Amino acid sequence: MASKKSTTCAATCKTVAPTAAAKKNTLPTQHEELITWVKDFAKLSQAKNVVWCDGSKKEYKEMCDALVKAGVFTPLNPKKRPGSFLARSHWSDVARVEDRTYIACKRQEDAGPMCNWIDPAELKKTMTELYRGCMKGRTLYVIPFSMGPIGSPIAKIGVELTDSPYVVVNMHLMTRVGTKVLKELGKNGEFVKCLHSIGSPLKAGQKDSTWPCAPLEKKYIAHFPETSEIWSFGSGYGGNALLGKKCLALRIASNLARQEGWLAEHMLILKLTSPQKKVYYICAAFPSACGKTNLAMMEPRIPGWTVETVGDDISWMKIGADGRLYAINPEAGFFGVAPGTSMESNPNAMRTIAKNTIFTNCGLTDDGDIWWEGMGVPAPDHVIDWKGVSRKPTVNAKGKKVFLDEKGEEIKVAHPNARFTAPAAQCPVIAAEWEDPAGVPIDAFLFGGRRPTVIPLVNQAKDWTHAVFMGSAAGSETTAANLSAVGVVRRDPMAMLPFFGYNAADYLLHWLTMPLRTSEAKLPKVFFTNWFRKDGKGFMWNGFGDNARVLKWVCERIDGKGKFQDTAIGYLPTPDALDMKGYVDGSGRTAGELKTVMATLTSVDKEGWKKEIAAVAESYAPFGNKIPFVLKAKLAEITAALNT
Ligand code: SAT
Ligand code: MN
Repeated sequence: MASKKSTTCAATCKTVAPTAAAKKNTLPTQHEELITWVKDFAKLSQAKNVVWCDGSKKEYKEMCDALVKAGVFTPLNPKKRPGSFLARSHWSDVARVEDRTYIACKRQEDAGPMCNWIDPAELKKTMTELYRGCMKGRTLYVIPFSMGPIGSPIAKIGVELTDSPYVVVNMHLMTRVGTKVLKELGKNGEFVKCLHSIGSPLKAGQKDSTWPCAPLEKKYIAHFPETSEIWSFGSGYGGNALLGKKCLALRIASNLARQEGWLAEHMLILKLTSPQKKVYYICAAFPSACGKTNLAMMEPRIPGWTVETVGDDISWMKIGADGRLYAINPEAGFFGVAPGTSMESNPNAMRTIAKNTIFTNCGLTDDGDIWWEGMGVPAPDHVIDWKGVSRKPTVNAKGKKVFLDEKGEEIKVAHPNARFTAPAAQCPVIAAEWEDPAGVPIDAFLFGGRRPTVIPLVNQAKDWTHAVFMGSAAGSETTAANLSAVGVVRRDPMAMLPFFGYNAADYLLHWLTMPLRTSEAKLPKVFFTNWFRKDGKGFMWNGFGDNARVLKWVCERIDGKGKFQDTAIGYLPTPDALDMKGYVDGSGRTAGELKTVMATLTSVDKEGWKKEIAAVAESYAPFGNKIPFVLKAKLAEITAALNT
């Protein structure tokens, strides 16, 4: 926004029609700080023009149409997938880039060993040079957005400046966007400044690619917690670019939460109703791509119980007047992993994405629909894969249709981190209160991870310190949601490893202070779950809708009931404590085998746990004395109990 003239996009904007405000040649806000910040960045980035997003349906439609025209979006068959589009990213820009993600605070010690750190002044210098001229030939979009229902005492406002129309339409679905947010912001309201550029300026006459981005070494996903700023450069994908999600709602918000005495967590929020119509609200923290979306909208396989969704990824919680923790879902949509999502694994997600959905890096079928591995429908006889290559399947030795590349190696039609972006309101089991500005009172926290051995199916913490210990000890096999090696166990405390906005040891200390802010009795009961234990036959627990059996036991424990054993590692269910009526083992185990499996899933593997405890102690080591003493004491206490 170098001049007033350049804010009117009509003359110059080729891709997107001007907003109402731009047409009138007026700005939709009188917030001086915001106006100056936009103006300064427009000057630095040398954007061709500036568009203030109004968040309207018209704007969304016009931008989708423009993306179709530009070849970025392929419209899907309106009869099969109305209002939906497929985008293909550049092959190199397919997931969050954790190695290029930084917490830039003044003292390295405040970022801690789990965050990449660069001095903020140095990083700003480097990135300012990257931003200089980075939007040449492109439009700068100003996206005012609210994380959480507008006006909720738990919500926060951000403004993202971006040169990616793909980001704009995704932000429309994932957050509350536009003029109504500016109204809430008023003339002096606080907002989180979020800068984003794909880092690919266009020279005069240069033909644009469908997914411009910068090479890995120029990508930066930077957070400045001391000034609550986010600077992102070089990537257009997911959490790297949709800055309300992991950057604001977790990394920046976790910092604000510590200062202000609340919690910003990587947790789904679900509402569980018993046959007696008693309602329980449960938050669950699992690492990315560990089935949070599946659990959040699960169809329970025990009669009379229902699950409704409040959120599938992030929970912001404040202590209410009654001393309980109240949670809101700061997001407005789902950005879910597509492969593996099927009518079997998550029917409600499949129903949610039946229309008005943006798919990224999925396969495209001849009838204009999408396809991915694990969709539960046979592989099509012809498909365009996520890289845009036409493929026909061959039948392998096991009689399965597979897709091979030019070298004869098996390939995936959809990228393993292919995603769907869909409005949460479309979820058939969205809870009526999902947008309640007051939030919902939380009864239980679940921690968890993908652990093929040792960790039992469910384990209740004996007290709050034990609960924080459990969260600190979480670990999981890695998945395609990040760029690390897939299939190794990495420690992921509270499922926050990629999302800590400050030293994880200070974060654990913050958790430990929660009983000082209310009474421990009012805090949620805490459990550790593991749906992923394996034996020679495969998974030992069906998961999915059968997880309701575990949730039922959790509810019993909340109510002070439920059969349990007091063990060295926590309260475990007795082998017969879970309601197993109608359970059919997915790997075809006999009733006798199932009994043995349940005994294993509800017992303490002492030798395995000794190794587990040693691994947890090792994970504390890089923090030195910063690890709260009570957690080390808990570690020693469990070790002693395992040895008796
Ligand atoms: O790419 S995102 O960070 O938005 C999703 C995820 O990794 O969980
Ligand atoms: Mn997540």
